[in-house]
Amino acid sequence: KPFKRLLLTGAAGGLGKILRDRIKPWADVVVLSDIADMGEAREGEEIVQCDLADKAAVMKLMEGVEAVLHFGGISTENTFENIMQANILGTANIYEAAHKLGVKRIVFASSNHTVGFYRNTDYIDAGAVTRPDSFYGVSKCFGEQLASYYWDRTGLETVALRIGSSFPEPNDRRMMVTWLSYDDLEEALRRSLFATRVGFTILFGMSNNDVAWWDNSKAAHLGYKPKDSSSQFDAKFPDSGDYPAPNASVTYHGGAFALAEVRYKA
Ligand code: NAI
Ligand code: 15L
Repeated sequence: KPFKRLLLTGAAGGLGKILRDRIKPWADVVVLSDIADMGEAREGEEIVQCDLADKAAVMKLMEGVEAVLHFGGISTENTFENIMQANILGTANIYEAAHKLGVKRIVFASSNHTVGFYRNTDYIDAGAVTRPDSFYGVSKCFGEQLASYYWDRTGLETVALRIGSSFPEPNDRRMMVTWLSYDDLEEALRRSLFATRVGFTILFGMSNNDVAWWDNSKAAHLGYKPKDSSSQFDAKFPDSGDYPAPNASVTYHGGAFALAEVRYKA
């Protein structure tokens, strides 16, 4: 197998549960980590329950690991204090440990919420300036910048996968654009881990949907070619004949995250 030890953080989460079996062919031992319970270790797995904000625990977690799929953290909007611990400090701990221990490559689960305030009439690529729509989105921008810094400073490589909406099916009209099937997620990770050279690359995580807001041409060296399309779910969202109201969540790439009523109230 390509890796001796491959680490997945966020293993108890929605995507972590999906990836747990899918990444097994890539490593002799898959190290699964989360702050939450992950059940029993199965064959070829090791389970380490810890808080990413705990620097010493993260250093121990990463011993002997060759590559990391960093999916752990808070995955929607929250207080800045909570986001700061899990996503900002947590990601900083992962990168510093990776550098110290000689980890070669990290795939960072970034998000479309780094660019959530672009509008549905904007078609952007990885060169577009970020426009985060939440503290959550800001924390993902931080993770990307940190990854860029470690690449330039130390040669630690990252693919920042700006995931759109990775769920079994699109749940609303916006997700017809942002949907990333689980098979295409797996393919994006495979390409990100095994491309010869990635440096610091931003890849938008979307399937081959009919409508797109994001252009992946700056990540062409990864060779990611999504196979699924949200068009198979067209019947779920029939045209009503009405234009959506200007404030509808389809207005922004980040959907409801960009709407005032979703803004976190302390
Ligand atoms: P999730 O919320 O189901 O999973 C995240 C996991 O991280 C949880 O199991 C949680 O216990 C763990 N976690 C939170 N704080 C932690 C801490 N301090 N230390 C250790 N573990 C901690 O989210 P999901 O949907 O599985 O997403 C996984 C990753 O992908 C997240 O980083 C999320 O931001 C990102 N992402 C997901 C998208 C999607 O469509 N599902 C879209 C864009 C990004
Ligand atoms: C994300 O970043 C979230 O983690 C996920 O729960 C969804 O809200 C997704 O983006 C989305 O924008 O659909």
